[in-house]
Amino acid sequence: MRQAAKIFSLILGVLIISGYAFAEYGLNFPAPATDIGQEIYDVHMFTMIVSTILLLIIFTIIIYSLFKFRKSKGYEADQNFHKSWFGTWSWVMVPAMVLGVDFYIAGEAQGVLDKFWNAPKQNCAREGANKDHCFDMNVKTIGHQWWWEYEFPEQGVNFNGKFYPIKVESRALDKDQTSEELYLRDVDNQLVLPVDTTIRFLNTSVDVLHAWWVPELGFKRDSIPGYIMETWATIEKEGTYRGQCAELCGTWHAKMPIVVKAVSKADFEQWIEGEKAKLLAKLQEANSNKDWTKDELMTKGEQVYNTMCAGCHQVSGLGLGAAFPALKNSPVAMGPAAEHINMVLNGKNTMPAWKQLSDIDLAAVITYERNAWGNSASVVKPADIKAAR
Ligand code: HEC
Ligand SMILES: [Cu+2]
Repeated sequence: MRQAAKIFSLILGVLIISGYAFAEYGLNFPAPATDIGQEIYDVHMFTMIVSTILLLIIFTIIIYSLFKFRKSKGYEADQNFHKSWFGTWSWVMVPAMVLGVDFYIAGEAQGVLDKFWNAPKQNCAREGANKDHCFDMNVKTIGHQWWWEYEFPEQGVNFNGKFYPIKVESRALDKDQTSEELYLRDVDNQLVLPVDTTIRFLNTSVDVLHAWWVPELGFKRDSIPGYIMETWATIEKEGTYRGQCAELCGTWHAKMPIVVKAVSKADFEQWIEGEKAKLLAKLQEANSNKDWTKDELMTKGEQVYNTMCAGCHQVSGLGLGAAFPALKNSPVAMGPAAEHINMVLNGKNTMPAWKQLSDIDLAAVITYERNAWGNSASVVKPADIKAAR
């Protein structure tokens, strides 16, 4: 009896703890926002219903038998059951029926998988495209340790004869930048997407395996460096959908949340126009021969530092443990500009290379590191970066 009480309280304890852990998630998957998501949800519900019915039938028989044929009533095991017609054939019929149900579920699931794997290859805008199975736009999702980059290859601006696509860098917000319940689920820049538009996602990574996963969209597929994995979706409902990286990708895997904001086509156009204007202003600024003052570089540099570098080197410039060195009083940050520039441009060991940043951003962040937190060293100008590239 004491044993039973112990087991009972253990089960109760586990239930209570898991109740807390899952309190905010509700009982089922979130309501899907795409038709493939809906089909996956339907297969899931069908499977759950079948297994619940089987569970009820089996438990009813077991409990009934335990009670009805109990020893205290004097029941003895039936020694002739296997000689009857049912006794001979039931062990073939019952598994065959169960297998039939299994195959049916597998067939349903395979149908959804086929539909999902068969990503549209043709642009709907192209003449002769198969109108039943084409995409309206592409979105590239690029995994980085540890943030997401999005690119809209068809939307962008022409500048000096070159096409620059819209890019969005999306990083997790820290504890004090968001609410308690959205901690690790919120980002600085959301991915804005239009509804009722067939979107082909081109998923890739620049370092290790990641996986761009938003449950409401219904799919999950690894992002593999050097490969492009296609997924696709037509979002049917406006709303904010949250997901996360779903492939273990290192120390800060948990800091790769995804936020998709699905808006109407008109709102999306408006958002894209805003992004184009911002991009154009940035390109123009980078191309002007403006002479940046130290104050201007410091202000811009603080911004760049806090988004790009503080994750490892910390806002305080004090670094983190043995892995990420302090920049306050660092011999590199306080030393000759050329070595400092080389370190940031080309990286070293786990320190990433930052070539992709503009001359202005690099000059600003380096000047900032040389003169923040009580450091004091020479100012670095965009022209110095250009010369060092
Ligand atoms: C992913 C983590 C990470 C990020 C993000 C990062 N760094 Fe580093 N950084 C490192 C590591 C690790 C080192 C040490 C490299 C070594 O010496 O092996 C380092 C070294 C440095 C040093 C030399 C410090 C010294 O005293 O040796 C400078 C300067 C520096 N980083 C600047 C930057 C700048 C500027 C940025 C943002 C644009 C940045 N880092 C972003 C990890 C990072
Ligand atoms: Cu990841």
